[in-house]
Amino acid sequence: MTQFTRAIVRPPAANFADGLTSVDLGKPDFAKALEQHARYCDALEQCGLTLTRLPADPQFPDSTFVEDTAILTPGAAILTRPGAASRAGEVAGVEPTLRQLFQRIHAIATPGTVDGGDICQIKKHFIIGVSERTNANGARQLADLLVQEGFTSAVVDIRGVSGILHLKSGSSYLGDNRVVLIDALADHPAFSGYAIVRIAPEENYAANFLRINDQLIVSAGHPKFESAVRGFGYPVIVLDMSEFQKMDGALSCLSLRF
Ligand code: CIR
Repeated sequence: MTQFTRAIVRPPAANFADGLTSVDLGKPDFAKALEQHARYCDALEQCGLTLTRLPADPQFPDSTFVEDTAILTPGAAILTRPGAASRAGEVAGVEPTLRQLFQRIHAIATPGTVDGGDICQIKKHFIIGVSERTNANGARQLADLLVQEGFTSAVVDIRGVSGILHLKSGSSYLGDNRVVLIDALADHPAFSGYAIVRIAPEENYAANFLRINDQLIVSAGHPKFESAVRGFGYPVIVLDMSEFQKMDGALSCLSLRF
């Protein structure tokens, strides 16, 4: 399992509610979102990570979802080209920090688009989701860059899967060869070599969680999933993510881990 020592985070800006969303869960409460973000940062620190805290950026209401701006490997950062026009400028805001922290910087070039949320790492292998945000050209560029960095990859087309924005809205690597998947992805051949842990449909949002070294961070309100992973013996931190869920965001979206 990849050992992480650091993460980059950015709190939501006051206009967070103006960001993109496809769900109808109401308007997020800004004070509550800030509080949930602070608890999220506490949890990452509790897992042993040193945080680089970027300032809130009201130029981009979705900029708290830093995961979408880069793919990180131990030696290199790959800058993405987010698929939503309103988010394209977010990468420039993260790039100087990544240049300080990484020896090698690569970038997805036009006409490719990639959102970090579409990239699910499983050991030395990456599953790349082609979605409304990540296009086939971006997926190909990313696969080539990952080969240069010593990683393999496979593509999963999620454009026909309803209810998920990104691949990682419906899949995450748990560790120990176990992959957690929503039903719609459970039979995809890209995941055939792993032990599949299926999410109960009413708990689909829980498919996005974080494995940070020996700990799991899961979203509150998903008792079946929580008890399944506790049953596997993982220590679990539970976080309320309600305000981020209203903006189509989940646990992994709020940080870049490396
Ligand atoms: C968006 O639609 O782009 C944001 N409101 C949510 C992005 C979530 N990011 C992620 O899953 N990595």
